[in-house]
Amino acid sequence: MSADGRGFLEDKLDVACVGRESNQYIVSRIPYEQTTTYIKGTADAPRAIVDASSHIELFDETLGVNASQHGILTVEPEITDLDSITSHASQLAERHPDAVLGFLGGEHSVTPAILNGLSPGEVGIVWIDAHADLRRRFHGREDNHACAGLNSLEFGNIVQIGVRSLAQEEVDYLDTTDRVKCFRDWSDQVKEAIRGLPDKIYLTVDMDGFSPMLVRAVGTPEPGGLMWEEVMDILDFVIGEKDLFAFDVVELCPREDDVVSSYTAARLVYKIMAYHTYHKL
Ligand SMILES: [Mn+2]
Repeated sequence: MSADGRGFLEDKLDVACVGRESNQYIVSRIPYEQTTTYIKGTADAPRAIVDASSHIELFDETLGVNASQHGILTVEPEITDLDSITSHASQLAERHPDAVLGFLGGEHSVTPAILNGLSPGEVGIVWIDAHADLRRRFHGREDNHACAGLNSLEFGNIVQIGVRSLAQEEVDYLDTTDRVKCFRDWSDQVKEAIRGLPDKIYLTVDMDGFSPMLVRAVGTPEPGGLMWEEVMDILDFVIGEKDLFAFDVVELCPREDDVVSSYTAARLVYKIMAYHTYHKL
């Protein structure tokens, strides 16, 4: 339960589904923002996503499942720096080895910090984003959100989808490595790349991976991008073929005049749970 008394989907849930002894899904609010460079405000995303979640239908209309029946617990750890994120993730992984762990950022630098805490062993990372985040340093920092991909590589190989803005340094780096496969569009070629990852999968979704036609409230919007149905197809494929153990949704920059972006992020989070319920439970 969060400090302001709100949990993901909480307004809608049966009391029996909140904070059950064994929750299948645990959602952590990670409002970390230190290095964003353009539009600020992603620290407010966990609250906006949780607020929007109370308007989501519990039953999934395409899959015919109700993921909330398996228990959703929302937690709000005290986050001061990246180390506090790592130790929170590490405690969660120890206490709830069978739960799917979801993390609501916050900027993209939370991803390597979370992976560091989960210490998942051999893992593959599926990365939805407009940017590759493969810079070695950005604005003087190696923990900048623009470096999150490079910093996540120490935990596993990465397949990226939706990337449509690259620095020369990132293109040069991609030419030298086979550990990151970077794609603009969702295609059979991407499926092959994902099949080549280990079975255990961490999914990270930077909300700017979506087309700005769907999601405009992000820190660094970029024309082009993935449509909702494509992302649903990615979830179906990844969760159906692989073993998703944790995920994050990051870089939403909520605005009061744009509930669509916040609601889309909330719907995405619940869809990840719905695909997991459908394929695995
Ligand atoms: Mn990113």
